[in-house]
Formats: sequence, C-alpha cells, structure tokens
Amino acid sequence: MKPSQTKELQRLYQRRIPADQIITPEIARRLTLLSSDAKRQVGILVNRKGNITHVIIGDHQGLFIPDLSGYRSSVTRLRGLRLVHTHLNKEPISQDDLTDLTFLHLDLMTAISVDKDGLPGKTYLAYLFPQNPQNEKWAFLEFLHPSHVNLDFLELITSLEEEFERKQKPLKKAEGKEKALLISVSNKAKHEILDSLNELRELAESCNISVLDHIIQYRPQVDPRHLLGEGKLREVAIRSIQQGATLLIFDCELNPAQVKSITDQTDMKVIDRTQLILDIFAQRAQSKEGKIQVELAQLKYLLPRLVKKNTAMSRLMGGIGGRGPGEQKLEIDRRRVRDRINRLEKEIKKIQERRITTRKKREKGDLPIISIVGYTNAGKSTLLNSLTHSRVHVEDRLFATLDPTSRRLRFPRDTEVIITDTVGFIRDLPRDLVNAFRATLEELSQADLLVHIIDVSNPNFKRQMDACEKILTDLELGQIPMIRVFNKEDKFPDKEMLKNLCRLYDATSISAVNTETLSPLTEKIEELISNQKSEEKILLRQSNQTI
Ligand SMILES: Nc1nc2c(ncn2[C@@H]2O[C@H](COP(=O)(O)OP(=O)(O)OP(=O)(O)O)[C@@H](O)[C@H]2O)c(=O)[nH]1
Ligand SMILES: [Mg+2]
Repeated sequence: MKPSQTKELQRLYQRRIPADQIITPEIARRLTLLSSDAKRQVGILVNRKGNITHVIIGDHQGLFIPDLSGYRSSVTRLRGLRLVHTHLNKEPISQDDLTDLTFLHLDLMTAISVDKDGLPGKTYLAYLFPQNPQNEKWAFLEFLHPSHVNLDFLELITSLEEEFERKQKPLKKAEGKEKALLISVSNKAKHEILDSLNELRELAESCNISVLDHIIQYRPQVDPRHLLGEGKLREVAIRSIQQGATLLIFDCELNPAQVKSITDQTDMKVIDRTQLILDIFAQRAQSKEGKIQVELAQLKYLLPRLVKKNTAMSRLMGGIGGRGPGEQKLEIDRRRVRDRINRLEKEIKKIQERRITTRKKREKGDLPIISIVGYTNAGKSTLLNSLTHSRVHVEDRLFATLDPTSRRLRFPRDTEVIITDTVGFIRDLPRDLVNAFRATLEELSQADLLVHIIDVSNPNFKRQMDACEKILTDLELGQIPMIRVFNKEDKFPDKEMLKNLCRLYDATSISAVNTETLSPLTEKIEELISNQKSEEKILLRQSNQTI
C-alpha cells in the first residue's frame, strides 16, 4: 500500500453515512477511486447509525472480513452491520458475497462496480429473505449508479426484521426453549435416515428442545473433514435464520474439529447425538452415584473438545488458528477438568466398593435376581410397577429411569425374588456413557434372569431389540438366561401377526399397563427360576457326592 492509500483508508473511518441511506455517492467514489488505484477490492462495514466500523482492503478478487463476534447477532435479528464494497470486474453479487451475507447475518451486501476511470458504476444489493412460498433465499436489486440507490435503509431493515419475526410467530409457543434443526449426513437408505432422525427428535424433545425441522445430506461417502458441503452448510445457515433456530443437532458423532468448524462457519450452537444423550442423563440423574457417573461422562466428552472458538470469518472459511490470548486460560480449564475427572473416578470407586459389600450381604439372602432390561421407553418401569404394585417413575420420554431400583416380589407359587429396573439402552450408546455407567450396568451380571422388554408397537422394534442384545453381549452378559417380552400389545394392531412374531422371536407378549395380561409372563419367569433352582440343587448334590 502506498502511504497516500493508507491515509485515505484512515480518512474513511471519519466519514458517516446518514442513517436512512445505504451509501452516499461521495463515499462510493472514494471507495472506487481507492480500489482502482490499489487494484484491490475495498470495503466498509457500516452500522445502523451509519458509522463506519471497519475499513477492509482485499485483493483483486475478494475481501477478508475480520472477526465480528463482538457485534450482536441473534438468529431473529441481523448483525446490525452491512458491507459496502467494490468489484473490480464489474461482476454482480458473487457466491462469496452470498456466503458472507448468509453466514455473518449481515444486514445487506452491496457491490459497486469500478469503471475504467475509477468511478462508481452499477451497484448491486442483496439481502436475506424471510421464509417464502417460492423458497427464495435472497433478494437482489440493481441500480445504475450509487446515486440511484433510493431506498430508505432504516425502513427496509425494520420491515425485514419484522418479517423475520412474523414468520417465526407460529413457533412462539416454543419460547424460552432451545429451537433446533436436526441434521443428518449419511449414506444409508432414506427410511433408515428418517427412522434415526425420528429417534433424534424424541431425544431432543426429551431434553426439552423444540425441533423445527430437519435437513438431510445424502453422501455416498462421508468426508470427515467437510462433513457438509459448502452449499449445504449455506442452506443450513439460511434455514436457521428463516426459521429462528438456535441450535444444530447432528445425528452422528462429531469430532472436536468438526464441531469447531461448523460452529465457526454457521455462528450457531452445534451439538451431536452423544452430547444430547449426555445432557438428558445430566437432567435426569437423581442419585449421588448417577450424578457422578454422568458428570464423569460429560467431562470425558468435553476434554478433547476444549478448543478455542474461532470466531474470525473469512471468505476462505476459517482456518485461522494460532495461540491467541485465550490459550492460557484454556490450558487451565483443561487441567481443571482433568483434576475433576480424577477426583470423580476416586469417588465412584469408593461407592462401588460399598456396593460390593451390600451385594455380598444380599447374596447371603440367596434370593434370585431378575433384571428388567430393554430399549429406553419400552416400558421397563411400568412392568416393575405392575408386578410389584410400586410407583417407580414412569414417563413417555426417553431415559426416564437412570438409577436402578430393586423390589422384592412373591410369585403365585410362593417363589420370592428380587426384581430390578435399570437405565434403558439406546442404539450407539455413547462410549463415555457406557464406561461411566459400567458399574450400574455391571450390576446386571448378578442377575439370574434377564427380562428383555421390547416395545413391539414401535415400527423399529426389531432394530431396538438387536441393539439391546448387542449391548448385552458387549457387556459380557450374553450367558445369563434371557426371556424376550413384547410389550404394549394393546397398541399392536394385528393380533394374528403378533402371535406369529412371538413364535418367530420366541417372545411372550404383554401389556405392562394391564396386570391381567401378565400371567403368561409371571408363569414363565417362575418356571425358569424354579428350574434354575432345582438345577443348582442337582449340581450341588453332584458336587457333594464327588467330594
Ligand atoms: N399403551 C401402552 N403404553 C405403555 C405400556 N407399557 C408402558 N407404556 C408407556 O410407555 C411409556 C414408557 O414407559 P416406562 O415404563 O417409563 O418405560 P421405561 O422402559 O422404564 O423407559 P426409560 O426408563 O425411559 O428407559 C410410558 O408412557 C408408559 O405409560 C403398555 O403396555 N401399553
Ligand atoms: Mg424406566
């Protein structure tokens, strides 16, 4: 830059544009002359009062927009800044311009062509469009010269914001709640993607989040670096603004780098399925042990993700790292998290030791243990309640139960057992959670019989059943005798088909809410338990004889 050019740049900061104008011909001329002299694009960011907050000098093709994180940006409202910049090749609003307009929530994007004498020529405007039936994302305007731009800026921006607000009105009932868009990037079949998104929606709703919509990107091969293509990411950003979303939930596990890059690019809160499940667990945990286990899982999940948020935006889409001033604080945060993990692990160990002692005591009591297992929301707690006339918390949301409950139960033929209800399973249970809940889950290894509850009224019952049995195998519980129980038979439309399914999967069907349907199940359980007992007696007798 020549000194004269630098001076001119500095002079621009002192200029002001009347609040109701988008650009004045005088400032437009300064920009184009400077741009033509320097052979680079020149831009200014202007706030609602008409003050120039940034003067930016780019290269021949583009500009680099600095970090705008200090400027207000909420999804219903625009950033409060507009970009006015030059185009040396007289091109209209470019793809890059739209990217910045969208991702930065700018009020407006203006491009002024520089003519061969360095004077301003055609002037192009674009702004984000609220939701509309034609599904148009941007509005475009064109003027012969900056002096022809005869729009009242304040009027335009006020009506635009009102329109955004109005379009989001039907969602007002969700006020105070986080509003989310669900995103799936997958190469699976469409119905599988939709099933999975449905479950994600249930998870989100269980977490008190209201779901606005979902976006699917089908990719034959998922590229981990650029999970979503730029075009799709732009669609996500636009839909978020149009629909007033505050949160993006991905239906897969995101690695720390992906979370960071998507957060940086869309300026939205980004979480994945795992974090959602962790949040649900955190909201639900009641017992001391449950709370410690959840916090441990959360911290372990958080640790690798403690990275500096990169708020600088550029046409190159981020990628600006480096050790900033926040870095030292980050190191301290990481150390604190590690310390806390160590402390919690010690506490858990103590609780477990205590538990082993209680378990030993219970073993002396010699009552058979029956554990109810199954996918979340299958009806485990309901069955425990019906069998034992208890009032364990039952709710139509995922992960209602986190802490195991045990009850004594006397069967008709006088067999007495302990029956336990525990945390539900889910497909792809996050690894950190399995580890944290290992102690709770290992309790299951004490069981003499597992009663696997399957919600047969769920169209995905087969997949849920398989997912549970896989988790049981992973926890090395596969050798414990198990019976399958098809629950919610009252909601299953075709009784004949249900009978066939029971035969096919060797299951007993019940309706846990209706005690009258339970006798085939209780009989089966009692029979299995008494068989086990007599087998044990025979084994005992045999071993006594061999001694
Ligand atoms: N129609 C019908 N609904 C049932 C039946 N059994 C349970 N439910 C309902 O299903 C929902 C979930 O029941 P819960 O007993 O909380 O399920 P859970 O397996 O303990 O769930 P988590 O603890 O969340 O893993 C509740 O709304 C129950 O009322 C049934 O046989 N028929
Ligand atoms: Mg439950």
